[in-house]
Amino acid sequence: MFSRRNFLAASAVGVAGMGLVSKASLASIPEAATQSSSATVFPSAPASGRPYNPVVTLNGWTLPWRMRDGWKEFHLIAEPVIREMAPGMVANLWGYNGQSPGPTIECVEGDKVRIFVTNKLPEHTTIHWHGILLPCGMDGVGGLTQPHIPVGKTFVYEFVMKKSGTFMYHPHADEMVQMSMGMMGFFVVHPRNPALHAVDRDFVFILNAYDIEPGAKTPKNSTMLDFNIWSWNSRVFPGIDPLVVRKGDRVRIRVGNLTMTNHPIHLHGYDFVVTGTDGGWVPPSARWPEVSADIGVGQMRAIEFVADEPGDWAIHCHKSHHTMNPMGHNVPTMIGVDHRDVVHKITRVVPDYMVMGERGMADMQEMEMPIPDNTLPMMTGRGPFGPLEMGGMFSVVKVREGLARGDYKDPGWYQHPPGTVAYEWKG
Ligand SMILES: [Cu+2]
Repeated sequence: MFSRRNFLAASAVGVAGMGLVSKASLASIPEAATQSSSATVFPSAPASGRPYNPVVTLNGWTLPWRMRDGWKEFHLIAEPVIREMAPGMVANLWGYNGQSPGPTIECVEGDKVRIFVTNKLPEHTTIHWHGILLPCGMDGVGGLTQPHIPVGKTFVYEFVMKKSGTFMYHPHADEMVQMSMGMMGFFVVHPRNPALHAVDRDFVFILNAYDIEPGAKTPKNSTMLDFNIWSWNSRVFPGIDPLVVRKGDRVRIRVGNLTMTNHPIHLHGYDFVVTGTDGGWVPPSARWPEVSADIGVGQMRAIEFVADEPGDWAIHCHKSHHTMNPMGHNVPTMIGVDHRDVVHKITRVVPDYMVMGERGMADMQEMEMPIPDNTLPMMTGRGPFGPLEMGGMFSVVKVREGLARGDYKDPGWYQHPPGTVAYEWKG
């Protein structure tokens, strides 16, 4: 016997069933891989889909995917994370899948990509796919091209990769807060033909910046320009892994800038050419040699060179205050000020007073001045010849003979051939 009650129950089942059928591909969200370590995860060949030469994300990793009905499916989780910026300092950041920056997304020109984004932040978010050509409604600008992703909800982005290149992802929602907290990642689209633009080693890192008071762990979100931590992939020297290269390799380094100022990235020992921007590949006829590439705000530059000269070659931002860790910005210049005579008078009122800076600041690394917990020394790092007096945006390209293909393990310091190191003149 038919009753209104039965009819309602039947139609409810029917509606739910239809919903499941039409959204079959969404019925199961791919597992979200997570990473707790800030070590570089060395690349491995793609497990499925078209072949490509994977990139090395400095102190980072690549997000796994699954293939489903011809779509490459990824799952990003926006969430608070704890990031070790260098041994001795951790920061409370926001990121994706356990780390800031988020994992690198790698795919191939022509791929159909579906990205699930789950919001586990305390506020709404979106993701903008910087530089990628896609339908407007997938562009991720909260309020303009989509509603914001509420706390606890999952949104889906779907697009086809129209061209290869180097792109980035970041929120377009409460941007000043969310980017100052570390929400960003790389998006590398490999050419469909792996022989095109082929290199032997391909590194990626994002320039980012934080304002974290010495002793604190959480960045200030209202800082506009005066950041005090200048990092690569949310790591600072000596916490940034070296870029390990086999002699003779063709090397690409892709650098994106999501800070609020430009960074002239300078490589020692080589000249290079800029082969790509976030707009695409630079035609060979339009390339010119450089030793520094100035990377503007919101830009990416891919540089390439052939590593024919072994050694430990510095790579760093050429703004010297960007190769330092947190410090007071109001340190007066004391060079040439001989204040030894007055020290005994000053120490009567300031017992801890130290004479410093009158011969430069190099002494400070050796003085072991007391600093707050969870704070890095301003100039730090030790090399085979002594203190390096560096911090922030600094690392070393280690070019060595005889490495195996795909071997990225730190080979230690360069052993200079006899007679090739600067020496003291003894008359
Ligand atoms: Cu810089």
